[in-house]
Amino acid sequence: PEMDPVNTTIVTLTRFLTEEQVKHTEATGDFTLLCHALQFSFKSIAYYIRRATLVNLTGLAGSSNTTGDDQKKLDVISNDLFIEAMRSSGKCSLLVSEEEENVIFFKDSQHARYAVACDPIDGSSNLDAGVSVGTIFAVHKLAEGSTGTLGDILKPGTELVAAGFTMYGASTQLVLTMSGGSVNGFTLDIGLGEFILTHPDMRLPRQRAIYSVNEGNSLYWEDNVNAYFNSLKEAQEDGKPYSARYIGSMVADAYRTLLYGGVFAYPADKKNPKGKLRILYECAPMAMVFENAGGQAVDSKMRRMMEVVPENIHDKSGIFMGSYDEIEKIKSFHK
Ligand code: AHM
Ligand code: MG
Repeated sequence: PEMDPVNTTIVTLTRFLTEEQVKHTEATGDFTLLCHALQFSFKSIAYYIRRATLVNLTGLAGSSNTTGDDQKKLDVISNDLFIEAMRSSGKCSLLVSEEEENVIFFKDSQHARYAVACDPIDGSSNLDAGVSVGTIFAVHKLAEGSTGTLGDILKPGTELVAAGFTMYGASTQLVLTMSGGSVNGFTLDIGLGEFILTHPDMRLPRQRAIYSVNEGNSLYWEDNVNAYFNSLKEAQEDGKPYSARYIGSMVADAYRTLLYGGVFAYPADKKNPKGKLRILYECAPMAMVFENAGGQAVDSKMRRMMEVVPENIHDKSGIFMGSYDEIEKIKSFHK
């Protein structure tokens, strides 16, 4: 039998970034270097997650973060890996992390032009069961002349220069989008140690009968939210109700929604009037990915998620995101 030909023209993330850089004549290469540091942190987090059960990295670290969640050992390690990658890149002026109460200012990175927000491990409750988790990131550019202040990160998603996430699942998937650009998906080839472009120009299906929400919270939902989800359980035009899929890791639920379509929601409710997910490093970057892939993302007041401006770095919001038509349907229940 003939050997499958080896693909010698694969597009690695490095090649992709280099090709993007030459398209932008004003580019200095700083963003490319920042992305190299980002991808290194994803590779190392993926490595430790894969080995967690073997090297005693499961379970709690014995501490809790600013929002009061118990920290897992891997939450702490991933946060440290991410911070160190950003610091050593020299291109990151300041960093907001879910695991850090305050903004971290990298004083030594004097010429850095970027501000980054991240959730090092999203979906940590799934970690010890080996269920998919992820890292979410959002990149802002410092204002002209700024040396890096809080105002450089307390900005709406519309001003993001790049955002995305990495999902640590059966394989490691990186999804990246830049402002005004498309959404591209890369798969980590463990042998090569490289992210390979496997999902160029990702577009969400316009509609799909799948909903993803923690239905255990329905007791606390507002009436219109209950009315909307109940309507999905009735026979639709094709005579069938929607299917429910909820992993409990937003990154994994979002990745499936990107590929298959449907809707993911974490609404604000009577127990959490401001929602659960954080604007800077959970809602806004996901909203950018979904919009650039042809979908929509709104908050619980049906405002465009990308336009919501946080007052504080850990501010939360309700969120509905997914296929264009599915979000239109939610809006119709809020009129
Ligand atoms: P985390 O960042 O502390 O892991 O919390 C965020 C996670 C999301 O990944 C997920 O969508 C949500 O919390 C699940 O919450 P719940 O267990 O209330 O359904
Ligand atoms: Mg999270």
